[in-house]
Amino acid sequence: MKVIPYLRIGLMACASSVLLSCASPSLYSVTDTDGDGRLSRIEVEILLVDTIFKNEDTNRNGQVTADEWKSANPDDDVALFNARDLNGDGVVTLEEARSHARKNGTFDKVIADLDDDNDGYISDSDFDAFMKKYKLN
Ligand SMILES: [Ca+2]
Ligand SMILES: [Ca+2]
Ligand SMILES: [Ca+2]
Repeated sequence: MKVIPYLRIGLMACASSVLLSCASPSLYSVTDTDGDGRLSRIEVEILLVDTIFKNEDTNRNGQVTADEWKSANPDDDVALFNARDLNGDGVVTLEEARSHARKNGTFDKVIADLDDDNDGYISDSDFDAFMKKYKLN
């Protein structure tokens, strides 16, 4: 079973002009469960959403409050937080963050950019092409 370093995905997210703010990525690893050395676009989307969510959820209780969100995104309009709070209860859960990103295609451009050979999966060679393109290696 192959493990793809989460850090590389964080680096790529930072390099993309689509993502304006860049949380310093922790060195998590993700497991490529079927061992073919690639991640589907949906898996990558979930990783990006989760990384950003974990960065915003400073007290690690699985919910991002308006205050937590504001300290992570001081320059952004609170309307962006409210748009993520799909059930309007004042906090954003991971599920809400994922649904919002999916619905709005937040990471579509990043992921399309990552998928260098355009086969719907992010493989090691896609990673390498991306790193070269943005001179990250
Ligand atoms: Ca929290
Ligand atoms: Ca909510
Ligand atoms: Ca690919």
